[in-house]
Amino acid sequence: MEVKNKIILALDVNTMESAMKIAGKVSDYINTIKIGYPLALAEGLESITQIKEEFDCNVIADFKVADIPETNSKIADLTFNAGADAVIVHGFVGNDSVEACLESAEDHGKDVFLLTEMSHPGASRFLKGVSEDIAAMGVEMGIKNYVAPATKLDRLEKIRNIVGNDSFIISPGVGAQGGDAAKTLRFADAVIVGRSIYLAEDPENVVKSIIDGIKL
Ligand code: FNU
Repeated sequence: MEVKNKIILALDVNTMESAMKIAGKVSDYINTIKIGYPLALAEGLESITQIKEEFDCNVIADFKVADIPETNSKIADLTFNAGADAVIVHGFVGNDSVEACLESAEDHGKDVFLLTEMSHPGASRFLKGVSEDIAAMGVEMGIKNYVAPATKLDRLEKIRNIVGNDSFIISPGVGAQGGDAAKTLRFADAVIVGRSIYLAEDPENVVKSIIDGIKL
């Protein structure tokens, strides 16, 4: 996926009106938007379709799909049919569940991002212990797109080493969760930024300063 300025906007707002407003303010600098449960549950899968139509951008659906293979297939099909270019899938559920999403992605000509380890402190208790194995499973399955945390650079580096330089890693946790964009991009290909952009008085200015910080 070609991510302009290496920044993915996490659009975790509750109304289409505010989603459109914020995306509009930064659309000169950002071509990839991540839509997760907040907007999709509030406004429906239609939110994916509308954002894509309005901004002609990449849309990553952050549904952290984590069910049995048959249900994962249905979730992935619905997500891709709504227009998403990629869906984020949990790896801890195992290869058959992930494979179901990969098959759906292939049928639709879309992508899967495999979530390895998460950025919040609580993820250390369970996910940290298995995340390297999840990344290794992804490599065995031929997956090229991964999610790994900006808040734990040592973990991000480990996951990069496992998935290799030809894989594409997107990394959440920059800004509000404490991660730094430039440091994260030493190991990741793009950063995911939500609150520091959509809660800012001047989202465009925040995006510009992240871009400047990355260039330093
Ligand atoms: P912000 N997100 C995350 N950590 O934060 N998908 C993960 O490990 C992960 C995610 C998402 O903190 C989170 O749901 F796998 O406001 C939110 O949409 O910048 C975004 O990344 C971070 O938002």
